[in-house]
Amino acid sequence: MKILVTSALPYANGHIHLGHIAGAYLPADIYVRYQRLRGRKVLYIGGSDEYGVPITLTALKEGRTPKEVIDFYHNANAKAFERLGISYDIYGRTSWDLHIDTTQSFFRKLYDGGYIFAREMELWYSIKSNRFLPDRYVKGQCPRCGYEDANGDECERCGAQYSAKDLINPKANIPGDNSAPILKTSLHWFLDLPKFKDRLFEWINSHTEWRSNVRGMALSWVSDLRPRCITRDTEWGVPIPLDHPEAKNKRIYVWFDAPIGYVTNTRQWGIDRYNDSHAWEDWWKNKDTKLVHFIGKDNIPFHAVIFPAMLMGQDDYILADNVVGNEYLNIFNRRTGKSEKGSKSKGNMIRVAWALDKLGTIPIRYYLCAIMPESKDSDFDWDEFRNHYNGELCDVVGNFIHRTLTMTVKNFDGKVPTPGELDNADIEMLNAVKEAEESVAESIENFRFRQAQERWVDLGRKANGYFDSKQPWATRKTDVLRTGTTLYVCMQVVKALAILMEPFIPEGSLALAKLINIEIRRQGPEGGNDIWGSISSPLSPGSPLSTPQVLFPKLEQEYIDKLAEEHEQGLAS
Ligand code: B3M
Ligand code: ZN
Repeated sequence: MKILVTSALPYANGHIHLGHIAGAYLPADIYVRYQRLRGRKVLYIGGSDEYGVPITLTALKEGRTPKEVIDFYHNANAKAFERLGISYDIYGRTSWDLHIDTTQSFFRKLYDGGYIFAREMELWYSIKSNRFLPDRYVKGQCPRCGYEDANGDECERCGAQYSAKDLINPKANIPGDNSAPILKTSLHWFLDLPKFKDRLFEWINSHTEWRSNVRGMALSWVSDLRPRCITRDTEWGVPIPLDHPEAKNKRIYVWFDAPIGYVTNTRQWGIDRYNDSHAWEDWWKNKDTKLVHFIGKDNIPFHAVIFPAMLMGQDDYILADNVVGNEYLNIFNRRTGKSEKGSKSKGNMIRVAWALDKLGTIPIRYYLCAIMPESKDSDFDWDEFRNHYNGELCDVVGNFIHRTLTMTVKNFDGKVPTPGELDNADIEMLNAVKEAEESVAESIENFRFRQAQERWVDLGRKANGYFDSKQPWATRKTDVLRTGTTLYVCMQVVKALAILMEPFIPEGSLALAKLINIEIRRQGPEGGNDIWGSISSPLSPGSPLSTPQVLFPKLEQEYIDKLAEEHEQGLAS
């Protein structure tokens, strides 16, 4: 079996934020790191989404070319992901030439199969700017709820989706042009989604294990399927591979090419790694591959309905085994005491690079996993941040590791002691290690990352209880053998934690592995050993230990207050 994992490709028109991380990146990274530890063949694909109106509008607003915009944000985001330890096998770009080839071949295959047709439509056109106004280039009043500042294709307030033609009092939304547009006809190409309706229903219905938010949204979309326009009046995008005069000044719609980016990036990965331009097929066209998409909830229809239809139209591609869609991470505003949506204009989102500068990777990854919006929206809250990180990772896990290592190194010559006979409490503690190995794995395989993290923290909690009840600081004066046995058992928990925490806080795992002199090797997409399966195999008596260091220093209240204040002033976005 192979596992092909994707995370949504963020638009290269802005910096990635912690909300994105909690939605589509951290869960995928935990999943992938876990699968690598199992020695399974897993490939993790990511990259930038570089076409479409989001890019050209940003370029207009910032007075730069689209190419300057995507180069800047692609590099910034690739770096932020790397610093946070998001362990892509490749972080690609949809502006690559190779992507034109992949996208056009998808388009042609669908076209030849009779799944794409052309139709004239009436679209808003600005006489002032002498251009059509696709998507967000036009704003107006929502035809359903009357909201004044509604987008061309959907209303942010009531969620209505409509055709731009129905917008009331439309206005161009271009810097320097808010003129009232006129309606003009233009020829466009449509993906004939209703032709896939039966197959989509059957496929989604067969996946009863999907999260209910994803399944529910996918089924409701399929029950109301309409042809979707997949071309735009723009110059920024993949050219339409048709010899038609009307196709020349138009491009393929960004939501058509973006998910194909997963395929392009896999192609490029195969070329980079093996110099093999066919290596990708063994992932995308292999019935033995499990494809898993990680996304935020706004991307569900594209990954659970439209892209699968596009894949069905290619004959030989596999379909997703799961689409893991998270809800939103909102921001808790300390001043108002209310939770609010993260928004660019409010400036209340937290840039990954800013957070890394202030906090480092471990607290960020730990906290975001603790509050991951898996089944409902959750809040980023600075006080909770401190409570989770200090109260759990520092006080429970870090404290247990530190007291065990300090006492062992000091009393047993820097080595894992030789145990005497094990009593019931010892055996129970060792059994808990084995249980954690299995239960954390089960949670991850079921995409329940919060629960998975809670489970290894619980192991630390149990181990602290064991340590307290065995009182090695007291027995060391009276019964060295007993003390050695206790610390031997504790060291097995420490070793287990080093592996258990790797998917969640890899930097912490690495530091701990160094202290106890074990190596947790990162294994490639070709697979390898079941390192996870060795969590409960013992660290031998006599193994050398290094001088203990505090792995998880506490965050002071004043420091958190300072960060919260900077955040409130908009300095974090
Ligand atoms: N760029 C939207 C987003 O960033 C879009 C995702 C593409 S995934 C193929 O949320
Ligand atoms: Zn509305």
